[in-house]
Amino acid sequence: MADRCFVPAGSRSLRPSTAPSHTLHLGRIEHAGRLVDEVLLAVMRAPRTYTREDVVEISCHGGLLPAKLVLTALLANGARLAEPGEFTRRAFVNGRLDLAQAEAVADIIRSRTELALAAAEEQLAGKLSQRIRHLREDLLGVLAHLEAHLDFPEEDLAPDTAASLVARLRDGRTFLETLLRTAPEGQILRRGVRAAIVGRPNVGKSSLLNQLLGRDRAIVSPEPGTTRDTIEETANVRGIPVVFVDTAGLREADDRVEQEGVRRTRTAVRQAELVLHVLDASEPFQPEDEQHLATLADRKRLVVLNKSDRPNRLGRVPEAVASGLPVSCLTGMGIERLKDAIQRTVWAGELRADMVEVMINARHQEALRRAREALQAALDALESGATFELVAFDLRSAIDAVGEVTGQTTTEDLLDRIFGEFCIGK
Ligand SMILES: Nc1nc2c(ncn2[C@@H]2O[C@H](COP(=O)(O)OP(=O)(O)O)[C@@H](O)[C@H]2O)c(=O)[nH]1
Ligand SMILES: [Mg+2]
Repeated sequence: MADRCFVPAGSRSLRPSTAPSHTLHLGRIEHAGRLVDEVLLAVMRAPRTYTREDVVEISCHGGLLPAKLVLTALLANGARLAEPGEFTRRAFVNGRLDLAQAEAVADIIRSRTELALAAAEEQLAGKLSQRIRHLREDLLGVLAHLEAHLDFPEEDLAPDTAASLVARLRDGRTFLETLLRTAPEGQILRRGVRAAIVGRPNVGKSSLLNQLLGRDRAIVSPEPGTTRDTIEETANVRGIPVVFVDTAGLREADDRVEQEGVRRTRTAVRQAELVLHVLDASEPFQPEDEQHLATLADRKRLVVLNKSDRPNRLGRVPEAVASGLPVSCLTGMGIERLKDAIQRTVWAGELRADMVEVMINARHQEALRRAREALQAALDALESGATFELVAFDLRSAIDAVGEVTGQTTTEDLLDRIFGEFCIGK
């Protein structure tokens, strides 16, 4: 296909199909006798390629149209478009990446902060895979012991051997629990957290969104009720992707559009993991504020005292407000401290540094939970003197579940689901 579209520059007419591996060639793509674009064409032969298959990569000029026309030329010469994640799936099927590493490729592409990217790069480098493999091999070792014994049931297991098997299974369980504890933070890094900005009209919610984003995204106006729809934008807060949702404000509205805005505010609050409740500290504390405070009492919440550049006129306030964070969206005062508070609130922070390398995703969590249950069942069976057949059965389920993380045990359905979420061409 490349031979049919690619015309090398210069007199030396080297065809891609005869080019040596890992070489780069200047030339042009032609289609129906016409020049499409000047390109660089890379020839990489199996097995040292992304998919472990022969690969030709064409670099054309940036911009949508050159890429589209080069693609058209290739399609006309017998190529077809790749499915979402097809290249990475081939890399997995051909054994260049395991499943956790393949998922890391998607995480890298989607990452929104440097910390999220760093975690994904560690996963691609195989940090999680290594530990999962060790765990699986340990459990396989215990299983081999038990199975060897199944063949000689007349011999009793030496007491110290039995004790060492129990100890190894317990170590496995402890390690599973350590991995499972990384799941909430793993989720936060991958998906981000949603933080709703709420409060009475005109207290400075839209101003706060703009401050947190570092640019003017929402319209700020002295007129109450300006923000009628919810606006959401992602900001990087100390490495955590936070989706801030600026809301229309909570109040009894007369006008239909504003009523709809208030309804959307309620939905945004329900969906948020964190609520920033903004108060205007230059005004007396109002019954409406008190009511909002009560409504949001059971939520993960930060009280933000805005307009602190002006004299404080809040008056007598409940403890939750007195301990609120003073900020000024006019001068930027207090915004960095607010970011620290957001980080502390959403991030448990108990994570050991080396665990940042192995932050599991929702699929891993589900598989490892099953593994933990099966392992616990195996331990219970072993300690209560059940037959080795029973122990081995539970242990095998645990090993299979652990193997799902790296794809040592897998199904076509699962692969379709994982790679279906990739973008095309990856
Ligand atoms: N002095 C002062 N004015 C502010 C501050 N934050 C917002 N404002 C003003 O308060 C008004 C309402 O702000 P806006 O962000 O639209 O409030 P929203 O209705 O809660 O979204 C605007 O005139 C802002 O300029 C602040 O920290 N200090
Ligand atoms: Mg607003």
